[in-house]
Amino acid sequence: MIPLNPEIDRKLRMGLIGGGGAAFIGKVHAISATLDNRARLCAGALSSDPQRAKDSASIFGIHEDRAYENVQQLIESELQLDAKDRIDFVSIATPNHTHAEIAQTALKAGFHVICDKPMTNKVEDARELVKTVEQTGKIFALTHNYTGYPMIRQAREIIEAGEIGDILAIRATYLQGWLTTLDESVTASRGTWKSDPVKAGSGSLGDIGTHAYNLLRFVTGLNVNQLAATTESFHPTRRLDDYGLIQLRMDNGALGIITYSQMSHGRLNDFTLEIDGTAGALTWNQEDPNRLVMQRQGAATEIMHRHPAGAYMHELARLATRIPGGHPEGFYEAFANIYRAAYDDIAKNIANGFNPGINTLYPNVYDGLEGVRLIERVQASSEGNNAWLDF
Ligand code: SOE
Repeated sequence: MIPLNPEIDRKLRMGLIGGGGAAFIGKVHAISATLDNRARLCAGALSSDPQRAKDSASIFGIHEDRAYENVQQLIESELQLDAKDRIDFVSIATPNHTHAEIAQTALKAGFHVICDKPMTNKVEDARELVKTVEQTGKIFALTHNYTGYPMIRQAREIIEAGEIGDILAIRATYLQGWLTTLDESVTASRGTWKSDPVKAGSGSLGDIGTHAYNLLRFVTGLNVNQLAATTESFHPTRRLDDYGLIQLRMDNGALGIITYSQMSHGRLNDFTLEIDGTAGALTWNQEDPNRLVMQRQGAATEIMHRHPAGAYMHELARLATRIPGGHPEGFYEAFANIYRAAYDDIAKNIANGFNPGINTLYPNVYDGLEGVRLIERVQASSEGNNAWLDF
């Protein structure tokens, strides 16, 4: 049984910002945030359109009194409530260009923040956010949700334990196909704003390339020293990148490559991470997330299933599961694992001012800055004809 925020012995109170439009991710936040019964969605500023913000509240079960027309109103009104009713944190599921300002306002008003990726559109804004998190001492989590999968955590533990030796090479391949068309009936659930350079900041690079980068750092524990990248916009009328190749030289000398695409026909959310070490190799795929494959020279291929009772399961992986092996867990549960780890820290912070520092199980503001720096460096390298740049 998962304890209910033992340090504070109550549910956390959530405010959702965004989510009222056609994009699916706001609903994913609402469902994942409450999956373990450790939080309640109490308030929302659900759209930049004030009427839609109010009208969407019933879908999320938010009382009309706490369905606000905009973020400012949400913050001001919640601050006026009794502390025992007021929200503890906000989740930001709005277009990229609005993240920085909303997160700044919420943190300075005393709320913890859970934010969708990429964290900001500009590196300066990401650095400012790091400062504000440090100054306010509030918890900040970024929903790079793929780090929440149990078998990803298993891969991380296997590498940490030295079971595949030193890492030599990393291949992260993230392929989708929905941008082969710009038809809004297809792209609406992903967010039509994603084709607007001002709102999105970058194209598929920020949307999925940053997931690949965050995941490979999380699993290997390595950082990037240098990169060389080429991005393309293959769609005839699209103004932002929809395909890219990013070569990486890691800080231990390993070579990495990220290929990301939203232009590959028929690919849905085909995200594969492969890691070669001196003693073995690992492969994981997001569309078959309950399995992790390990290979060693001359030995039979090992397929590890997500199975909480399996003796081979590392603790970190086991703790990320909810139901017995063979009962598939997926996207919501992994997303909820980011929330669960953030809740552990938020509850401790409320109880005793706990400050998690730079290493957290959930992606934090420092990981967010890394992602925004990746975007900036990749764009610079691509503009410089695939030049190798220090990271
Ligand atoms: C894009 O298609 C998208 O919805 C991303 O925006 C999400 O971050 C990713 O998890 C799934 O794909």
